[in-house]
Amino acid sequence: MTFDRRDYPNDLLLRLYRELLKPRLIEEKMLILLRQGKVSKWFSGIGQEAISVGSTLALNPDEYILPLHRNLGVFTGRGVPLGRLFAQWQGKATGYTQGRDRSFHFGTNEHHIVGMISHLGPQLAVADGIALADLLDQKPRVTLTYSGDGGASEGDFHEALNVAAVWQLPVIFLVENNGYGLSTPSNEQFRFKSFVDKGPAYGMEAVQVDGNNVLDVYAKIAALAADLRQNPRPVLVEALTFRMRGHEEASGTKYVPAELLQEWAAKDPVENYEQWLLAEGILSETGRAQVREAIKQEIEKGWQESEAAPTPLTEAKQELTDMYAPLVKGQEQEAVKEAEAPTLRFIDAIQQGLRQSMVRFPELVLMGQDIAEYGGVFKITEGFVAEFGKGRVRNTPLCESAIVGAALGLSVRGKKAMVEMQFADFVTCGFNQIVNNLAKRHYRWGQNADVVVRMPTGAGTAAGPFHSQSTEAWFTHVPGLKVVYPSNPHDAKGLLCAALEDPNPVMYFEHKLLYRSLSGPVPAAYYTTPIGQAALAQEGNDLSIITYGLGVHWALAACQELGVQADILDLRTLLPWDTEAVGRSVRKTGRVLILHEDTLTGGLGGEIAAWIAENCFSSLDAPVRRVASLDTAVPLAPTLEAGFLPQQRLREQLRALRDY
Ligand SMILES: Cc1ncc(C[n+]2csc(CCOP(=O)(O)OP(=O)(O)O)c2C)c(N)n1
Repeated sequence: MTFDRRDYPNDLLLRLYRELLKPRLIEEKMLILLRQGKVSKWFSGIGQEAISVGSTLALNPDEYILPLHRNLGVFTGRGVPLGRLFAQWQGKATGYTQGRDRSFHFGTNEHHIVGMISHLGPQLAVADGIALADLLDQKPRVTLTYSGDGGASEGDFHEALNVAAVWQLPVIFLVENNGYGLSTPSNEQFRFKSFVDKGPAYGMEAVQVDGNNVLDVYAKIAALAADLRQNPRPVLVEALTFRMRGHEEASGTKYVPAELLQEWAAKDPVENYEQWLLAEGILSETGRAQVREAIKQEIEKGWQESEAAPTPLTEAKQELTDMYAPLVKGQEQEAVKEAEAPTLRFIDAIQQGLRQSMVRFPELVLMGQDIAEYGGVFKITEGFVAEFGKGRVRNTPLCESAIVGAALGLSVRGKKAMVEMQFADFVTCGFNQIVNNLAKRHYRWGQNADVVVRMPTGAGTAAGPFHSQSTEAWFTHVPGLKVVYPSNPHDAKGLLCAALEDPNPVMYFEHKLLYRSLSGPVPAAYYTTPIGQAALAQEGNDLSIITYGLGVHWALAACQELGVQADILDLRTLLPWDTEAVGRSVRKTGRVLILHEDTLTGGLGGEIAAWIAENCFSSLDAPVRRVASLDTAVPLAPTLEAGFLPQQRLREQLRALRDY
């Protein structure tokens, strides 16, 4: 191997050496500990250190890096204290996730590192969001994110690169091409020859670096970073390298031809660089021994620290509390009392809440398909571009996953984001980002996801199986999310403002049938409707109907038609739902019907019924009934759709419950 020192001073060359050696020596220690049974699992980066180290040192300390499972050199290169790093690996209370997540699955804003989730690809779009924040704030910074050659087969890779290209985001996408994804060789992973062929297809440059040559990596990344800070745009970098050990230690390397291992062993990034430094007289034998000794001592000290660190103790209350970021003080305001609140349509109330929140939070960014000049398919953001500019009101390519990921990236830089799904049905394409990345982030390492996902939902418009679904129950099962579902214009505005204030990810469902069919009083001033509180839409003593969304209106109509005096409890928030209000009403009436538009099996009604059985059994005068849509897909023809929806069954069940 040849090394070109360019005009680099010895100090820099030696710093690169120390940083290159450190992850290698840590790994050698880990392999010993593994054999001693003191470490349970290990993903080795041996042979690939030059990539992490060269690229990390090429960036400024306030520029974010999003590493993967073989990027130990990023953490050490950024000066993450070894005691805490090892404690993290050992699941200790002093680790970055306090024992809640494994190995490199954490971030530290202090070191400008956002760690991976197991799914690999999702973090690429998070890098887009961080870079977008920098671009909007006119900060000349780059963001660096890694992918393996295997992980690059994920759709997330395509989406993230495409968004970065379209928005000209200063992101360096660094693909570590080590020839294998677990046991699968590259020729079973993709057909193209090289990742540099892919860049131009996205409209971005692509360059190749020798991933085993720390000076090549450092020089090329430093030059790119300097250029990207001045001329923001994404670049794809392919670093050629090889994974010298098994995918993780237990899986071995039997499937790798021996010659290949030999060939790459000769290109060892640490040994070759060390030999070159010695040959050039930049490093002496004594210097070499001193550096090794100093690192070994640092490692030993870190290991002792982590050994002494306490194991986490489980405390249910703390665990539950930590799923969510705390609310900002003074957030939960009551609705402003206005003698004559103007009457607004449901859709206009949403628009007003969104507009007032844009004024209140200059850091709020809106993203969605066709939401800019076109105003969104339902016209909720009509006129917003003129008012707030295209920077904050962004048309997105058709890629829900990348946009939700980018929204999370904005949070990392302290911004807020609202993502509009064109229809609630399309949230499936962003599902992984929502349930794994947004929802679990605060619990894992304290980074909140200040994101609201707005979704036009529901049936009744003869729009068929993919524009009519009720998707809320998928999310009420996910700790870390909040789910709100207003039934009237007042709450539509108040809950949207509350959701946008809330530092946690909030799924906001808006029934499209109500958009233009329902009007009601909406105070003109900014206000929030507290998340987690139900409201009585009607009071009565015959029985309780617990419902939300369009169900509130079905219940009101059915009760009037049948002359039933019911408590109609509008849940408004589905996660966390208001157990107190449910209990209060059930204890008062002793008869309960739970109604929702969502299909029956696995719907929220089952959860509420179970809670009532556990907590209000002695108050019940009749079995709890659930009324919901049929357990089918949502059919297109209005006749079929009417059979699918629960209105008819509601009337039958209501009579039966009243007469029980
Ligand atoms: C979505 C998803 N599918 C499968 C896996 C299991 N898995 C973890 S790493 C890996 C191989 C990744 O290969 P590559 O991206 O080339 O990175 P390398 O491990 O070679 O560094 C696989 C299949 C996963 N973590 N996530």
